[in-house]
Amino acid sequence: MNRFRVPSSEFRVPGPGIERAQRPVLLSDPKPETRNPKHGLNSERGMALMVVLWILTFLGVVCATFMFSMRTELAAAGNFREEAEAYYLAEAGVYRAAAEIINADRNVPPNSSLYDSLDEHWHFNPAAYEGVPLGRGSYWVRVSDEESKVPLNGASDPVLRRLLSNSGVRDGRLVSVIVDSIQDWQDADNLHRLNGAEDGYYLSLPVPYKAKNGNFEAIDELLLVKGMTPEILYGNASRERRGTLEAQLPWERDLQPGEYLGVAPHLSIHSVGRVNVNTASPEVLMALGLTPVETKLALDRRTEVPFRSVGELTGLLTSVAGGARQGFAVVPEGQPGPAEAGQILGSLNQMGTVLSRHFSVESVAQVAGSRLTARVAAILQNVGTLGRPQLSIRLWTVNPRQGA
Ligand SMILES: [Ca+2]
Repeated sequence: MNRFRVPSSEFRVPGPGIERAQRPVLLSDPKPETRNPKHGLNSERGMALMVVLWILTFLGVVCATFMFSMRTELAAAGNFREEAEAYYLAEAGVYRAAAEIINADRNVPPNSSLYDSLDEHWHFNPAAYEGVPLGRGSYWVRVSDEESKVPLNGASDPVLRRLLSNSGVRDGRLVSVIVDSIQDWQDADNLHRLNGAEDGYYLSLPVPYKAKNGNFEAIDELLLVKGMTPEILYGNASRERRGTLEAQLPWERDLQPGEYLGVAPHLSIHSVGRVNVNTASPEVLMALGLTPVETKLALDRRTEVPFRSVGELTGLLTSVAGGARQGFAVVPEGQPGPAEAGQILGSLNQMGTVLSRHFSVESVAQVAGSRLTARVAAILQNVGTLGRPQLSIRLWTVNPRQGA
């Protein structure tokens, strides 16, 4: 048995040493470790470089954040400065208007009757009001008198009815509801008129409130009154359409059903309760009861020579009473139309005036090169005696709602 024994060394399966020698060297194989005396030093330098890079990155981020924050701060400070400048420019515009209002009354020739009209410098004054340069910017001012509007507190039913129906409220019942409710809102009692509303109605609303039983303090307050809607109060015509309609006289407009021009621009809560027939809009003259023919007559006459007294207007109306009294059919059937001549003349004598005591001033200003604008709206009251004007500020609003 031992003879045929093959020496184990001859038939030995190749061991790992041989396999290693025959296998091709792969790129992925780890490099044989070499002993470099400088190896330890390089590793330390690499670490230091990494630390420095991280510190630099951190510092870069801190600097960028700081720069961004500074830029924001600078922009905010610049905006604040421009806003302040624009505000004081707008304020200057209001005081310029105040000076014009005072000068208009102060420079009246002696022994002449006093009146306020639209051709006077307090109202029409492009040199003083349109893009007036001052400091680093300029301002624009618009002045209107509150006596050119219907006094909301104390307005009679017919005046309110005519104003509403001419502004596009065609439904006679809705006109009655709004007018009765306006009067109920103001009167002290809690007894509602035929179409009006008092606490009983307002407390039944989803968001209940009580009738005011006092004077209106803002035109917006009308939105709380039964029947009134934002469309009827402010109008719902588009800007272009509004421009077209406002360029026409009230009786020339073809208001579509459901189209309103808004009554808010023709109502005031600051006036003395009288209407200046020299400055009243055609809408307001018609609300006072003038027919379209009479309104046109009054507008033409005051463009040539302003009325020096209400008597001049009533005299003019009396001279054309008769045929002109019939006017045009501007209000649909069943709507409040012109009243009798005697009633209108009586109402004009009671409500009319040729003087304005309250002025609403709106001033907009902008610093040159800035996109910021500042707006100031003010109500100025002339508390002086005739010929000796003295203004006091009744209301001062900074950046009021547009169109308010
Ligand atoms: Ca009441």
